[in-house]
Amino acid sequence: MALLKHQLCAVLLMMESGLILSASESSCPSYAGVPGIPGNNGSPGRDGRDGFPGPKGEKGDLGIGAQGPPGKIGPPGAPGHKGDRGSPGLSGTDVQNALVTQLRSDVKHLTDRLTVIDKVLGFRMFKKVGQKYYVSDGLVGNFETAQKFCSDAGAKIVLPRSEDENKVLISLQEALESTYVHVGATDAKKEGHFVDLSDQPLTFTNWKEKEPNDYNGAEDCTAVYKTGVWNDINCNSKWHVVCEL
Ligand SMILES: [Ca+2]
Ligand SMILES: [Ca+2]
Repeated sequence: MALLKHQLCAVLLMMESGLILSASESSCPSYAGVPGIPGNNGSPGRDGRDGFPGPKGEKGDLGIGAQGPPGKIGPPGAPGHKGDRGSPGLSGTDVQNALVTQLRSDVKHLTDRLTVIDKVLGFRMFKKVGQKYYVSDGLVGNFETAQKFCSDAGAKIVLPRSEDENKVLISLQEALESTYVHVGATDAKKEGHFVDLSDQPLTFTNWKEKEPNDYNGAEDCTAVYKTGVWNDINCNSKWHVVCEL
């Protein structure tokens, strides 16, 4: 009997049209159907809940604040002590005398400068260095001649007192086409001890290498070579004469 029921139900299931009987409505046992087509993916799920707070961070470095504004000006100090009494003022006559003295001094200075410039203009060549003038007429002679020539002109034999003055002398020598120029330095009084013509120590020298050498024991005067180096020479040798004013 049971076998017959199963066969009947199989027939019923194979029937395609019209009559549909559900397993529940019939007394037939149910059978697995043909697998359907897989469905589409579902919508994304909802966002998850917020996580728990993380652990506390490390303590920050010490901050540096900006400089504050300057404070207010302090209260004024107490007044100072009364000053000493001033010297009595000059009388009208004193003021005039002081003015006259100043004017006389100014006039003398200007007159002296004019006198020098007047002398300078009397020479064929001159060069200015600081407040001095180096002058020459192109004369050639021994030391004695040079000394007299300069003295007669109200001047002295040239003697450079600095590197600058030595350079200016070189430039004048070039203009004179001179090999040597006498300068006012001598060791006539004490061998090897050169002084100026007022017996004062020299403040500047520019001796050539191995000079002064007192060659042949007969060199007590001094001359500057055209390159600017100094040499002790025989006072009787004849070289260009340059004076200073
Ligand atoms: Ca000498
Ligand atoms: Ca020499």
